[in-house]
Amino acid sequence: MRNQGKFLAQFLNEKVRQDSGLEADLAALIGEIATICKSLSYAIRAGSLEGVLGTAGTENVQGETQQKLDVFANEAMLDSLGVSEHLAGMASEELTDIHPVSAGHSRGRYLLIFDPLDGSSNIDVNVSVGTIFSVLPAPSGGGELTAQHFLQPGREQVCAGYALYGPSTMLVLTTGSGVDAFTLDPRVGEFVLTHPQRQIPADTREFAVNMSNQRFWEPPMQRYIKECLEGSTGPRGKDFNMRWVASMVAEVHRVLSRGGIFMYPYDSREPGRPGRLRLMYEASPMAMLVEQAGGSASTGYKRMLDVQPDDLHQRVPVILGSRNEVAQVISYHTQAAAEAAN
Ligand code: AFP
Repeated sequence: MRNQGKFLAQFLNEKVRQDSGLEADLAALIGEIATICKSLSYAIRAGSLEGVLGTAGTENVQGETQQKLDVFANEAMLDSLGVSEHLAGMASEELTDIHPVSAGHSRGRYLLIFDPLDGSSNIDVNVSVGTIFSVLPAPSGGGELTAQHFLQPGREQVCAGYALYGPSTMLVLTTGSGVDAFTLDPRVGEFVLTHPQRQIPADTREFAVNMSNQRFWEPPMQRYIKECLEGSTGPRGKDFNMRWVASMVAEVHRVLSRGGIFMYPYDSREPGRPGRLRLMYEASPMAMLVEQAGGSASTGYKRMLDVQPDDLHQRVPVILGSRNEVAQVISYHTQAAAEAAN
């Protein structure tokens, strides 16, 4: 029996009708994004059968080897959303520069920034991957659209979300009034509201970090993880569990589902590179989702949503999840900074 939840379109229409509700333009854009995510879900599920697995033999702007599905997903999003009357332009992990949208009409009201396929190194081993998207207000009036128009702090986002291509395909979304999760019902090809108003527990015993980088971390991170590993015999007085999927969408979904703390901290492997994850299309949209669900997101030294981008592909250290655990990590960074200043 189909879950009695609302279809995405019904949910969005209700929010548009509410007082000071969702802008109709934005609701329509969200519907367009959901449609392309459904299409990607079907392609990803077919995997080898569709010949879309394996590497494309090319590199993206990050210097990372592209998987065939990275290229496929990026082109599918550009093609389908490149004619949206709601967009002025797009930016993607897979594109060096911005992609203006001029579908023969007046400029759309929004900018879309996305990671078309996050976790793509997991594709060939059939582990969950996802699409992350962020929507910012476009500049009003005429004039050429430039990358500078995209460089807005995360607090300016009007929508953030992701599609998770896992055992089930889910769309998780916020427009600033909480976080709602939808499950794709393949029998009807529609997203159905199954997890309204997600809330992240304030405390957790579960941390997610790539431990192989430990020797490269700064002292506050070394201290935090050491105390987690000491468990009930150490200063935290409780045991912890660890997870690492190497797919940010899956990690954040777990945090939104049962709490936890996810970290990709600064490491000294490449001193000029302040972290692995990208601000505009990974950290900022995930930070909006996490904050809207009662959690918090930080670089360790600054609220993620207040970071002012200076480049489309800028990287940042990421610490996000259960607010009391994130506060613990931030306190160690603050103490270390104060000691360094003395
Ligand atoms: P890929 O898209 O290249 O697989 O990177 C995924 C990711 O950006 C993020 O989703 C993961 O949390 C993180 O990288 C995993 O990084 P490590 O491979 O260094 O653990």
